[in-house]
Amino acid sequence: MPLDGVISYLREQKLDPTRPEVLGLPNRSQVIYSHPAEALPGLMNKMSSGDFEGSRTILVDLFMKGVTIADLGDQLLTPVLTQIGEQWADGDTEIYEERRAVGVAMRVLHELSRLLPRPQEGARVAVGGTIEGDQYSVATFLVELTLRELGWSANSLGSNLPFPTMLQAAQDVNPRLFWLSISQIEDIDRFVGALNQFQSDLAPSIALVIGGRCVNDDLRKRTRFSACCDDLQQLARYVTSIDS
Ligand code: B12
Repeated sequence: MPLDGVISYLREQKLDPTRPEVLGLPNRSQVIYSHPAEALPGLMNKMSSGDFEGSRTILVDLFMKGVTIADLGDQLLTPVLTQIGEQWADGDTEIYEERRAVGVAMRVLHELSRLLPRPQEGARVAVGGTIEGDQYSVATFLVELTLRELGWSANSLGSNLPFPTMLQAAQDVNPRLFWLSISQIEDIDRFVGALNQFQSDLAPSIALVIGGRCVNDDLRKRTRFSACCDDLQQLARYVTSIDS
């Protein structure tokens, strides 16, 4: 059985591998958390000190206990990075420490990506990314992994993408869903115009899903989309509803 199949089986059955290192999983001797909330202070400590191994152990262990990527993102990575951002704003954290924490998050997400099942033939396709001027990379990767965990063939196109190239991607790939993660808007009026144009240029069969730190009530009222989600759990519920 391929690795992703073994991992899915262990997660579903909630079985502890006796020798996790054989599967390339971290050694779990020091792990004590059963729920994301319990792990928050520990993960904050590991990520803010740039401890990749420690962060990986906490996140992969929870994943193996059946915690979803959506919950790891919404309940752990987002609060930890928000806290690090607040400490940076208060002058208590150096810029390099924030960048290092993002690096740790991305490396662990790559590890989790390896453990997710490969999409089945005929799986629904999704692509997405962040808009031009938006360098943020963690949220769009989390969206990809959330969809992949739900059986989609999802690929983040990355960050800082001009609308014309995203439209080209939509035409080339013809996905069922296109997501935008919006964390940085340079000019709100221009953005609203460009997003509405993008939505009307997309084939009607493509659901446009938006989310991110910059999506507020004003933006929601002025823009057109198929769904707007506050977090990854909402996304999971939305795609489950369009799946059925
Ligand atoms: C890391 C970081 C950066 C990094 C990002 C690097 C990278 N490769 O990703 C970089 C270096 C780009 C950066 C730059 C800046 N940053 Co910054 N940054 C952050 C930080 C600490 C974490 C962001 C993050 O990744 N969070 C984790 C993700 C997963 O959380 P999220 O985006 O909220 O996503 C969740 C939901 O929104 C939702 N979601 C998001 N997208 C989508 C999409 C879909 C489809 C769905 C369904 C859901 C969804 O699901 C996610 C999971 O729950 C935040 C702190 C914070 N509060 O967010 C500051 C923060 C956003 N940054 C801030 C600032 C000030 C800046 C700079 C202006 C600093 C400077 N002086 O240069 C620049 C801006 C430059 C620019 N033009 O973009 C401020 C913004 C303040 C404000 N009022 O706008 C913050 C809030 C820090 C702070 N507390 O002051 N930053």
